[in-house]
Amino acid sequence: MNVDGYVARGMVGRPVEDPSVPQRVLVAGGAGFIGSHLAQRLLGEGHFVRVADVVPNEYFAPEEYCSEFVEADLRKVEACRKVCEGMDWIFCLAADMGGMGFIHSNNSVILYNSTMITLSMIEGARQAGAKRFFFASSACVYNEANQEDPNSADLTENLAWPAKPQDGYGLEKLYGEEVCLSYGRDFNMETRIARFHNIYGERGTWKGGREKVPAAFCRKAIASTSTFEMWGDGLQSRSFCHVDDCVEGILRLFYSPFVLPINLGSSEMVNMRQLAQLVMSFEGKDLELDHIPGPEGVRGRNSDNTVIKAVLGWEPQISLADGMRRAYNWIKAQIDAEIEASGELDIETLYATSRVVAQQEPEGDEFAARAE
Ligand code: NAD
Ligand code: GKE
Repeated sequence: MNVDGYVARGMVGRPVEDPSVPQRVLVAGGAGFIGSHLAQRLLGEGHFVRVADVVPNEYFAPEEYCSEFVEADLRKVEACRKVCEGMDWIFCLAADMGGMGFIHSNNSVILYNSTMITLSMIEGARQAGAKRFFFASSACVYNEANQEDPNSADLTENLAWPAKPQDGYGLEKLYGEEVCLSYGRDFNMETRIARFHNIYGERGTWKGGREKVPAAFCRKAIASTSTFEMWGDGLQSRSFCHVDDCVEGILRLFYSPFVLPINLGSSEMVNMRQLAQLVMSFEGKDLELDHIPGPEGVRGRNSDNTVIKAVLGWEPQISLADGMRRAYNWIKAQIDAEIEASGELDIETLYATSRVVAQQEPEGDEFAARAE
């Protein structure tokens, strides 16, 4: 990849001159995992933060992480325009989202819901006169042909095109990127796009089937006593980025002049056997691995951070061992609270295995009515 060329082509936007000047900010999908961390950080920095989501945050009362919570179905452009009104900065984190146990079995529902959200949000933001718009893209945009070798899996930004993205989820994100690039070129609204690489941490989804492997492995390490179950042979590789680094990266990119898609992930790649060993080590476990069939996704994936380092002079800083320990402790506290609340809980039966979410349909009018 011609890194210098990509960097030069991307450095054409207007930076935020002084990020400390308070703004009116919308975090769409802000009751979710990454959105709630981002909203809390922006609130702490003195901004007015409106969160719009179809459900409230599971772990916080609104006043703990935002100035205002608006329940809205963001698949509808009118709802999006309404929540964007009066807002200077828009961060779009809303999507129908999950790990391999969700995205592989729910292509249609993701394609419908997330495409509607992405289009409605950017058009609603434009109609409302927002100044800047952030789009949360994904490493799933990358061409699957470049992710077949678990030992050589560094993805540079140019490898998304020609396209063969992973599942409907990746295709929607690639489309969303193109929509943002077009809106940024055609209208007076600055757009920024980050490709997240498997973000994990406290307050993320950790059960139910939508959780990604970092949370699933923490939960299994806590709950398993005889063997440790994993989908596939465990030689598939990934890198994982702690949510605090993700939030830091979003903001640095948002303030910068860089308009092209950029990797936001760690370059510390491990395979799933190594991840399982790390997580088990936190409480001195060394269970035998039980490899079972399951949705595996790509064989190898790592974030190449040459561009982000050149553009922002920064890349994610939190080591996998430190970040995973924090996530592990948080999940353990959730399980302990459940045990205490129920009096008695068979956590091995409940939590030592992962489920695949059955195929769903897009929610219809009832969903919209609930959010009106
Ligand atoms: P999340 O599921 O915790 O958050 C998404 C939020 O969007 C949820 O709170 C959900 O209720 C909301 N939402 C869904 N449909 C909605 C609708 N119709 N109207 C309003 N709100 C709706 O997921 P997350 O991990 O915080 O991800 C945030 C963003 O980052 C998503 O766009 C996701 O695709 C992207 N992303 C995340 C990762 C990751 O590893 N977590 C990786 C790549 C990309
Ligand atoms: N979720 C999960 N749960 N994955 C498991 C489990 C388990 O119990 N056991 C093994 N795995 C394996 C999966 O089979 C896959 O090979 C790997 O761990 C990572 O799974 P993942 O965390 O669910 O998701 P991926 O990294 O494959 O893909 C995710 O990529 C992100 C971007 O980097 C996507 O699902 C999106 O969440 C996201 O865009």
